[in-house]
Amino acid sequence: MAPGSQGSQLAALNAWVAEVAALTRPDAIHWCDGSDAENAALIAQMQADGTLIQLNEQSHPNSYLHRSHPDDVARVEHLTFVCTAHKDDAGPNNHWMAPLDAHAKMDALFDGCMQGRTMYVIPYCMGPIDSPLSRCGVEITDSPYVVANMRIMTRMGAPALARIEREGSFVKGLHSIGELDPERRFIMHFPEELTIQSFGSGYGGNALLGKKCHALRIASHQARSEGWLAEHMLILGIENPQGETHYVAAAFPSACGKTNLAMLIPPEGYRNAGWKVWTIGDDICWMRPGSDGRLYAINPEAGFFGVAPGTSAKSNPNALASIQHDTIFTNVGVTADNQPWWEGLDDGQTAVTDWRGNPFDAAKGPAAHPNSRFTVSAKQCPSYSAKAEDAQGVPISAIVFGGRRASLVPLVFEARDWTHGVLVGAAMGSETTAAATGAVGVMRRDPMAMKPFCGYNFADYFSHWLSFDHDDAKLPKADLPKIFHVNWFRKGDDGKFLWPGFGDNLRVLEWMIGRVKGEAAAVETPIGHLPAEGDLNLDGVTLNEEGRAKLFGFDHAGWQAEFASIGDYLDEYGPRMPQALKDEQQRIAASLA
Ligand code: OXD
Ligand code: MN
Repeated sequence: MAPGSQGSQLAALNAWVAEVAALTRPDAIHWCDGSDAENAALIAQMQADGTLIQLNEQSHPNSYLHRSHPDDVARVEHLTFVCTAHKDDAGPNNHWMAPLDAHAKMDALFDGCMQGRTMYVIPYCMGPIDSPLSRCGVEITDSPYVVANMRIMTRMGAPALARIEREGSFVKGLHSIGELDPERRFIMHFPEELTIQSFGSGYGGNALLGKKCHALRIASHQARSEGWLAEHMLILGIENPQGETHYVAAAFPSACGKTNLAMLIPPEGYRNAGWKVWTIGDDICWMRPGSDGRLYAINPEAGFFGVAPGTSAKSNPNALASIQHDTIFTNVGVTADNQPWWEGLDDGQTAVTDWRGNPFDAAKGPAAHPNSRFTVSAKQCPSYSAKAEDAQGVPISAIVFGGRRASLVPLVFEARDWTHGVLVGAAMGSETTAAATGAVGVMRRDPMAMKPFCGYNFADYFSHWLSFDHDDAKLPKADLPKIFHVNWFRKGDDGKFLWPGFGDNLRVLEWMIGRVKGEAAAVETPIGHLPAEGDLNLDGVTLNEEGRAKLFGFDHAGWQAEFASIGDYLDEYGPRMPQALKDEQQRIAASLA
């Protein structure tokens, strides 16, 4: 039943729901309250119609497998649009369509699309329900699978509806799986109307509208006008043996190890000495300056939508422990005794059925789709921090940018100051992964890992980032985090990774915190401050000569070419690109010359 009465703050919501129902013509309308009973009924219904398959009840209680349409397994960047009144406001980094044209196209697709289906109305809150940094939305969908995932990924149901009633404002998201036809699939964003419309896909990033569509594309646009940042970043806390915790936010492109870093287990020596790592979030970070001038961050999500392949007791024991129960698996394989399975699980078993439901034959392809996922509540993660529920957020000491770079880029370097750090983020490059459709392994610029997610012109986005370093007497003096760049993916001549990664990445984080505290040493180079090999604790790590040279070295000629290419990239944005960023690029290019 629709809540609220005429004239209440919910009138706008009720009017919108009625308008959508008139367009899509569902058989029934269900307002989601987020209760256990509601979830149980939906799960039972999806089991009955084959949308969900129950997994082994002994090994994985309350866990289910969903097999998506084989043409609907990843985000579709070429079908994702930002529809601002002026094309330049969306920028060269987005596909653009005029709002009137986009609305006409979407209205035609949504016309009658829910006949024979139930329309679910999902009120949700991104972020702790009582946090001033949080924002609410309502997703209307005809997919019960979306409802079950949104229940895990957001604070969904009655408390969110109460907050919407109090605040009277929310992001409107309309979603239908349509016919799951790639020819009739569009993900449209109308940031000026706080509206999202998604048709023709049931896949996570295209269909769980709270995640990429709201918490990144719409929120980044909102954040710009309200003075905060919505970023594609994990957040973790590093507690040293003295009991002092520093929080770090890190941006890596999709499927580049954000979940693994967020849930890092310290190497044995560090564990014995008393180091601990706490998980706040693995994908999205909303940050705003606090009254003390520091940046405070929340994770707007309540769950993890993690990439399954490669997740193992060695690579990410915390993730593996989290997904032993009450988890939805999408597009993984299954073993003979009905347990979820994927490449890299390394548990001595193998799948008998692949992600499409066919008998598994390794010669024909992997058991699990490379972008197969688990959806699980963050509360199930052993390293989940109590601070993740803190309404004020956590103060950020360091921001880290990084990508997959087989060559050139050393293990870690520190930006000289905020402006240089913004350039380091803007110049980020990475090889593409299976998280989006298209070729895998192609190097592209992915500024701040936001290429697929920034809801406005990157040139304006960089200006917004630069504006945080201000000297404005009316505002608290900015006490900004230090900015670093890392590359866990540097390869040797034999094509193998040179850095062990995973838990050993804590060694790099320790150096960063040392820099923040003014305690760790570094060598100055034109691209920033690099640790000398001896500045990192490498006790227990064996590197060969090539590894030491490439991880800690600085390739002058290579960086000269890289800076020329960065200059060309910034020029693609024309006169809107902030001069301060171009000056910074030219200053470094000149010092490399
Ligand atoms: C994700 C992505 O799902 O970045 O987090 O694709
Ligand atoms: Mn992501």
